[in-house]
Amino acid sequence: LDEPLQKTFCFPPIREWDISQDIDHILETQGALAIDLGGTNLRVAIVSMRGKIVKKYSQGNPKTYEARIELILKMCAEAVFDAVHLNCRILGVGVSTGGRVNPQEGVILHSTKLIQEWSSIDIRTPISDALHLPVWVDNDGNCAALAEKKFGHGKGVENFVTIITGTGIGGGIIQHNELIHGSTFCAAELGHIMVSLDGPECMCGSRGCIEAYASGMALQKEAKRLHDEELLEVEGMVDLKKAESVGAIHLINAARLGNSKAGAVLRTAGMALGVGIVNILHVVNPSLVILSGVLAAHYQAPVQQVIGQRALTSAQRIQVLTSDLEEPALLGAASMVLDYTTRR
Ligand code: ADP
Ligand code: BMX
Ligand code: MG
Ligand code: CA
Ligand code: ZN
Repeated sequence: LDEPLQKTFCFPPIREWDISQDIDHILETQGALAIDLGGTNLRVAIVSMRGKIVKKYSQGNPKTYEARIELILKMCAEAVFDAVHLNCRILGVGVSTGGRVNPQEGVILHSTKLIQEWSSIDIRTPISDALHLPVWVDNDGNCAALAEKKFGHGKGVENFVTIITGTGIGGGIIQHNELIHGSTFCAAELGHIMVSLDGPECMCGSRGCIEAYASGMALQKEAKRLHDEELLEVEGMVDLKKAESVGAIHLINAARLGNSKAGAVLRTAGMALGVGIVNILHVVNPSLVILSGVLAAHYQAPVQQVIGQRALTSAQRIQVLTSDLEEPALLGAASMVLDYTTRR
């Protein structure tokens, strides 16, 4: 309209749209619910489109199917309620879980003893029925890889692998910018790469797996063993008799303070993980390996050293990085929602 006409009809002046501001607004006010089910913990979070964890809820992962589903739905209901108050529109739910997952069906096919009563489970239906939202599901290691690709060191990297250490060891492989799931959704179960013919028993039923050497649970087992033999405590450590439970962190502290037995356990763990990673390099030849989870920082140097000693020359030019993401599995669960719901 020309100016005199605009004045006559009292039209508001035409505003020039600031598109960047609108996008900013959407990125802040839309998001996903993310769920992560591990060997120890059950976490739920509200995650913004930018990959910011707006609010997080943590509980122990219950031991039975019934209690677990009940708690998941309760935590999700609380998060949805909070999201309304935080003015964040939830576009869907992403589930990251231990076990072999068929993402097309939203079904957990099989789990090791790390998560009991968690085989042949349709996780999509109860969540979508209760919340009336679309639900995506994948294995936790695979989710961690998706998170690195969207928000972390994996951004723009065509071929990379991630290893996430928690109670167990999870893995994810990005090949030509896509996750590998395999023929029966068992690809990238990197925790079960075996590095010895015998070796310690693993929760999967086998032995000598890198999870049985280097996971949080494996280190806790060794820490407890040393503690029982009164070999863990060294001068300068907090009194462990008062500590509720001895864990991986105590082993690391003891080693730092000069406990040679604790040091030896950690060296074996680092060596096993390193050899496992060399095997991965020789199968998929990624350009980058990203370590994440509570123990990642402790493993970076030993892994790099083993690669230097044991990898083929052509696989030596590999970068090993520690993740800078707060919660890769949760963020990856959210990324499934954010990627699919905004796909044109
Ligand atoms: P999950 O996904 O398997 O439920 P998390 O990723 O939350 O578990 O990690 C829990 C594991 O990490 C436990 O085995 C615990 O002993 C170990 N852990 C927790 N905090 C620390 C820490 N600060 N340092 C080392 N290990 C830790
Ligand atoms: C186990 C296995 C993996 C999982 C990994 C890490 C089950 C239930 N879990 O190897 O699928 O990726 O643990 O899990 O079969 P977390 O518990 O350490 O997070
Ligand atoms: Mg986990
Ligand atoms: Ca995996
Ligand atoms: Zn195993």
